[in-house]
Amino acid sequence: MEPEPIELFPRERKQIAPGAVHVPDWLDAAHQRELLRACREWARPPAGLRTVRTPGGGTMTARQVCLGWHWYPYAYARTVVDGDGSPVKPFPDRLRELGRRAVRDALGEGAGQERPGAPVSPYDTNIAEPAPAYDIALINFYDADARMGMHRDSDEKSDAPVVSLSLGDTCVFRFGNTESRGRPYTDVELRSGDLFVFGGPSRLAYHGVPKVQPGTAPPELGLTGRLNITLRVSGL
Ligand SMILES: O=C(O)CCC(=O)C(=O)O
Repeated sequence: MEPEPIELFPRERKQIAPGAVHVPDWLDAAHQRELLRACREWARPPAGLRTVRTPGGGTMTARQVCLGWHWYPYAYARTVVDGDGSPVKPFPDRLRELGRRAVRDALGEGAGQERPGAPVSPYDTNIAEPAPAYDIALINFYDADARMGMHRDSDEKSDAPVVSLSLGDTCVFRFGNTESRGRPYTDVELRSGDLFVFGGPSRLAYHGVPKVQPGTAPPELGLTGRLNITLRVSGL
């Protein structure tokens, strides 16, 4: 077996903007393999991997499958209204738990639990809502030429942080500001197993994937291309 490449310097977790944190290597190799296996199951029809068409007549280059709620431009439904019409696949408990752990590890205990407008009391420890109940997964598959334009995740009614996991090829993830698709933005290299969480003041920041670097997936994962698993709370 080839030895694992050793980083000259370990990649550090980094706050990219207030409420937006990159945690390198959050998923170990076994968890990546397990998630990939599950994604392959979820991608099967009915309600499987599909090409997303935009209202202007274009198509997204990243193909997608949804769990829990079906996202289509620009709303949610319980069936694949822009595809085979099947009911969306259920949202698995293990992804709900993964979402909670991701937020806790990236943003700290209690993050994403505040009741909007609730008074902050040093005495009442029950003031926080329960941890965010993730109920949407969008799984995006990128081949070598796929990309995703700058957009905001704004079709949800909840302001709980968005959790993003990467498997396979490395990509350039562009994380911008809440005002426009343009600068200022930060380009972050997301590799297989990396976690990116954005909430709070960054929850509605524009973001996108301008580039995937083909052939950079860990060989032992057995994936050609890139998978992104985005977890959100619908509030619906
Ligand atoms: O692939 C990614 O890392 C980003 C995905 C994304 O922005 C989305 O699904 O809204």
